[in-house]
Amino acid sequence: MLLQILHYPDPRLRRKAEPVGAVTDEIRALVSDMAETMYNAPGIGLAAIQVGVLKRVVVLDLSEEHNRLQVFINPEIRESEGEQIMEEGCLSVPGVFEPVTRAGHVRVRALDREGRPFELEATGLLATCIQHEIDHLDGKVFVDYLSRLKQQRIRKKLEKHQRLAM
Ligand code: GNR
Ligand code: NI
Repeated sequence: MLLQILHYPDPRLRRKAEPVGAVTDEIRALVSDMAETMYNAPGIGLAAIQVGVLKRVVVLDLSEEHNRLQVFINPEIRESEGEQIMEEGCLSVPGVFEPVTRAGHVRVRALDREGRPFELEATGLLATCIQHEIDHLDGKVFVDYLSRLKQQRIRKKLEKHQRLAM
């Protein structure tokens, strides 16, 4: 089932998502709907809060073929190192792409679809995406790292689009 993606500056993107207690069939159904919504957009990542669900659930797929789904439930950054600058976009901030500085190397711990814990080391785009998604779970959006002037321009542009879409 396709889910509706909230757009900045929707205040619902500012809430903090709650940890998942147990990885149930209900959570697996959410993961499946989130993956479908991400592929349809198309995007390379999606956090549950972007579809209005306040749970710490993230899906990612950096493959061209859309056949490498990665699921992170209750993800936590255990270690981060170095710096990298990457051009970021966000399905909740359509049409905006700006460089953001983040850690270049992270070690992440999370639960998979079966509720089993795993750890992963990431660099490059995967490291950026994981940090971008965990930010969403904490009510943060990548535009928070941009200048106030850029934030204001982006907010005005997207508010105008939303008025025209009504
Ligand atoms: O589709 C997405 N592309 C992207 C590109 C660079 C850095 C981060 C991302 S994540 C984004 C999907 C999204 O909004 N996830 O929250
Ligand atoms: Ni995003």
